[in-house]
Amino acid sequence: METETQGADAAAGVHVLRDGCVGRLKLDRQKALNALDLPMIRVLRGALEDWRDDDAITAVVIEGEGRAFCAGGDIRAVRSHVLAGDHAEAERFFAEEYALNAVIARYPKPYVSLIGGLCMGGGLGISAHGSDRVVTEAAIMAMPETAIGLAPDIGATYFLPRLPGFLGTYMGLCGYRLQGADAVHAALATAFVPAARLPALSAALASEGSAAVARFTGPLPPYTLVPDLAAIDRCFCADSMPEIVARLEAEATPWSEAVLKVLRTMSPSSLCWSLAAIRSGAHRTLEECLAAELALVTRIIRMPDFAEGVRAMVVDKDRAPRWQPPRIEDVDPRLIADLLQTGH
Ligand code: QUE
Repeated sequence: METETQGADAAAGVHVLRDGCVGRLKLDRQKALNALDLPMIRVLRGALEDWRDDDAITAVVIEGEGRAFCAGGDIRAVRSHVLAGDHAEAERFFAEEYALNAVIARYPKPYVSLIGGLCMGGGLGISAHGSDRVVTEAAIMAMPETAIGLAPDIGATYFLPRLPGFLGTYMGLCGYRLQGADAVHAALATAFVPAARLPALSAALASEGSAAVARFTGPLPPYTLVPDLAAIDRCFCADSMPEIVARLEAEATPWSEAVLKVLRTMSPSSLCWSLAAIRSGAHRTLEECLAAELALVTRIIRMPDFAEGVRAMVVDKDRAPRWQPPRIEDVDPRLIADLLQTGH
């Protein structure tokens, strides 16, 4: 039987329940596609701390109510703080979000994410670091931060460079949306369960714990990215944005033309600092990555492209951001190097 442990938590956009041998976390802020705000982050952290040493809880299950798992962080609120000049509040959001990501990564019990829909940015932060990432054919995983002038964060500078080849660089720069089965092939997800069986798996977890996952997996559909993987590696192994663009232009295929078109819509500055951040993460621990991401994001929110990107993509939704500078070639490499400096 499910029991909601604290009535106030539903108001915070997360249901916290004890259900059989599992602790269940249900994201429920559906009008915002379950995007994480600070109250939700605090409730999730509190529940994980409570269950860590609770012998009756053998695993944690997290899922999203409605069609989305979690569309990201509440970047709209962060922009409001920035526009109001309250950078400290904006930084508090990211600091607490990343602290939660680290708690999940080091959690001593199985942490099972059931992903049957959109999972972007902050949604990956609360799933990708856990032990079990179950996806359906309706799941979409993406890191689209270059579209809003931000950078891959939530520990993505740790996991993106560890995906096969340069797929992580491709995802982090282009915001490529990985479909459920492809996410398993790329090892971002750990199990494929057909959407029709997800509710039954969710119920079975309460009695069987995380061992239930194996009983519900379906045949893994083929990896749709196979035809593009060689070109992804050829183009996205380069260490500067102008070089990546030059390699895509040299490919001159329908795929490379489409990728160039996408890259031209992204913040040029964000592409440059995001590439540098992903490269740096390859040599760091997760905790070092999260600290470097927080230092970078603290600087990025003061740059014009962040407020403008969130305005264009999330607030006004005109999808017509005016980036500064507007072209990749005009981004000053010294400015990027300064932004990536880890302070003393
Ligand atoms: C790129 C992004 C995000 C985005 C759109 C992009 C992102 C994010 C959201 C989002 C979605 C729904 C909400 C909300 C935020 O949209 O990171 O508050 O209700 O969180 O093109 O990186």
